[in-house]
Amino acid sequence: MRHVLYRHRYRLMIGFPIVALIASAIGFSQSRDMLTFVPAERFLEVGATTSVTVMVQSSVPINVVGGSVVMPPEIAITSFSTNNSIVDLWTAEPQVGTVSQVDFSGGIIALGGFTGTGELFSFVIEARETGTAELLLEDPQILAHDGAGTSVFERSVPLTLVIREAGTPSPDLTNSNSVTIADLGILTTRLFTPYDTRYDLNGDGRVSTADLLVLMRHMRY
Ligand SMILES: [Ca+2]
Repeated sequence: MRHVLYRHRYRLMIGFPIVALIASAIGFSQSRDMLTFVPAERFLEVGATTSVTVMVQSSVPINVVGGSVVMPPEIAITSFSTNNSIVDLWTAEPQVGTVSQVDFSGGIIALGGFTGTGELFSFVIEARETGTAELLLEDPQILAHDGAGTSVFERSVPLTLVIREAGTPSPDLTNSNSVTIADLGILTTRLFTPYDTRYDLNGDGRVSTADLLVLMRHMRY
């Protein structure tokens, strides 16, 4: 009995570092050298405004970033900010006036470049039409601070904003920026409690299974 336990312990000791190594390798490959959009809100009503921040994430020192944000017709940009940017020197600074595409490119002149997660720029958008508005990054660039300008870009993640009619409540009941089973659970309990406009997603004056269907249609975003 005793030697069986020892053997088991031995296996655990060998096994753990391998599992940890695999876990960190997976985590690493999912999170390196990318450009992402971070929205303040993803579920908007027509006429509402929200801010979107474009972020870079790098696992090695970088000194050049660039790309084009392709804007869908359902939204309009009202302002830009580069106040919190890690970029020191813009060769193409994002500006209002570019309607459907925003080009940006810039450099980081800090000694040693930039490693980690940082803000490139942010912009305020106004929701103009109902629908799903997808923001894409084209020609994304992340160059290493290695003297050779090696491209280290791996991926970008598009952003889908979901725009609903003005005056209707958001299906994102938990304000988590996604509609999940948690929101469905909250709405289900509201079928049996006194009427509250907050949960009347289709605005028909009652909270019913029709509202559950509206919420479920948003779960894929
Ligand atoms: Ca309803």
